[in-house]
Amino acid sequence: MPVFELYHGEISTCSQKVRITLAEKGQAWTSHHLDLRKAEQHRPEYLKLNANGVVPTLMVDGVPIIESSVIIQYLDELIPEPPLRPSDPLGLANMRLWMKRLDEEIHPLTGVLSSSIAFRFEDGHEEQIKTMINPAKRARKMESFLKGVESDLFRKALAGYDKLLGDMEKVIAADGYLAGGVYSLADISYIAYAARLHHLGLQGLFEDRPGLTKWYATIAARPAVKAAIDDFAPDHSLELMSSHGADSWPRIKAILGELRSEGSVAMAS
Ligand SMILES: N[C@@H](CCC(=O)N[C@@H](CS)C(=O)NCC(=O)O)C(=O)O
Repeated sequence: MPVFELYHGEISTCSQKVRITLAEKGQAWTSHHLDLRKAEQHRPEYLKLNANGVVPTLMVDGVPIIESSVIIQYLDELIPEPPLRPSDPLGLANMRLWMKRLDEEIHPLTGVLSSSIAFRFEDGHEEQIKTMINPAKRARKMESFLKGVESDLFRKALAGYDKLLGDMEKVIAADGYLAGGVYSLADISYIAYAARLHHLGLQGLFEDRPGLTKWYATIAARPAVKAAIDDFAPDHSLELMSSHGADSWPRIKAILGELRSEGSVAMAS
């Protein structure tokens, strides 16, 4: 087996996906932790490994692999047991579709929710923006830091998540898992983001979604998931997210109510 080294962030959702997969596959790895608040991911020596200036990067015998979804598929192909994918082509296609949606749509929304609710109150957040490589991401961060849950961006992120959770509920209530009726890389990917919602005090989004609620409880309790998420989350980050989450929940709940009634009006017309 190759030697694995992981450049990662302790509460980064993309890093959590890779740590879960490594744990599910029973692999040991060497940790290179980057402090994202100190913009360590933007340092020139790290940019040589990952030109996007983001975590995670998995080093395999000294060769970097970037992009969390690519990394976890690589690991599942390299180490076939236990399999973390459906065996039928349709299930596999659905697994990839969920992962694509996460990368393209949901990941940016998650940054908006987290920054608007909690990270805007953290020391040193300005430092991280200055050196950010991706201009669109920098603009989103700036707006979230300045306007918090009152920004238009936040409304859109909340609406996007509410739609996502509704879509997840339909599939999970019928099949138990996101793709092919088995625990897969799709569930591993989404559990990291579902945990973020819980950390931010957004459990209310799971109300009236019993399939999703059960799915979350079952998967979050897996030893590999606990080891990859809970064991790395520092108390001060959890406290930052839960305290600001609790403060803003009444306002968020009101915005959610508005969004849902706008949505149902749009559907009826
Ligand atoms: N598509 C990339 C996204 C990576 C990403 O955005 N990582 C975040 C943490 S989850 C990061 O490093 N943020 C710090 C920054 O953008 O400066 C992946 O899945 O690996």
